[in-house]
Amino acid sequence: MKFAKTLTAAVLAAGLAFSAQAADKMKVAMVVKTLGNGFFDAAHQGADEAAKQLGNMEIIFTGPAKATAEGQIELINSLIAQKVDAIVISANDPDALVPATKKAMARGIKVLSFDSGIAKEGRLFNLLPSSNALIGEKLIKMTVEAVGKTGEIAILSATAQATNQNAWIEEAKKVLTKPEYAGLKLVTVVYGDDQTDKSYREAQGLFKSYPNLKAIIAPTTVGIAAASKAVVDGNLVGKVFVTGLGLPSEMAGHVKSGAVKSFAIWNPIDLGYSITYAAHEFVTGKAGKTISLGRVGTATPDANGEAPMAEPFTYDASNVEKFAKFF
Ligand code: RAM
Repeated sequence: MKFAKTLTAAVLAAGLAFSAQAADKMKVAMVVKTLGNGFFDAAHQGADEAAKQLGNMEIIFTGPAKATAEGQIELINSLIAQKVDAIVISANDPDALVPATKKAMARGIKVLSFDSGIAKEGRLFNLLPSSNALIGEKLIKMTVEAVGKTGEIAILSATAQATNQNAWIEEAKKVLTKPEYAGLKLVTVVYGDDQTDKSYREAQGLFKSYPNLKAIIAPTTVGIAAASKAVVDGNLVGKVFVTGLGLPSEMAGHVKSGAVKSFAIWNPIDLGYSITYAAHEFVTGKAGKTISLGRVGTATPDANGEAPMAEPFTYDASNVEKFAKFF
């Protein structure tokens, strides 16, 4: 009997120790625009890397099936109920998420955005992948490299409310107003909602509506891959060029086929790592005027509470294969 009692006490004590340890683990939720997107899978990989380095951290990786604000709001509410320590989010809408993330912050949850930001009042910090202006310039520069300075061009974006794509498109449009680009005519902006099939159909719609189209700029990894496939399937290689932001692993074949001359992106693994590291800095009270991003460096938020991570990197036939094994 005495043995049994001691054993029970020991088991109980072990159980308590275990749950105390589990409770101590910092829970960081990464809410992405949508599941099944290779870009966010790479960001997840970076989050896991940061968690491993920092120790005692659990990553909850989640996102809606479709890139909607409603889907993300539902997830945020459930994460509030789970009492996570931090939420890092790539927002499907800058404003629609604010009431939900404000509620989270009122409960002590540190909310940060990355990739696609939440409006200032709805988060503590927004990590931009790069400067919006640099990305806008890059998109036009790559277009000119592919088709020259004259002709019809179109943009195939992600969702109509996406903070990041809208900011980049705005910057690209600013660049197009320069006299040297007067010959480039932006005929339309269409939205594939970061769904492969919808993006593919939108690209086909562009070929039909604009028979003289020379280039599609897709500032989304889902859109650029789908548009490139539509160009290949439609036997339009050499007639319509695709450029934008893509993953080397998904784009190597399209560079080879000739549908794409060059595209750009930053390192999505580093982005996921950096925002997870930043979340840790906020939860532990270490974030100040500068925020450590671990092995990636530091971020110094501007008046809007935002900071860029890195410059976009350009890929073409000379280097795409080399990077395809990473992301
Ligand atoms: C898609 C998403 C993401 C964006 C990349 C470039 O994967 O829309 O938000 O940053 O493209």
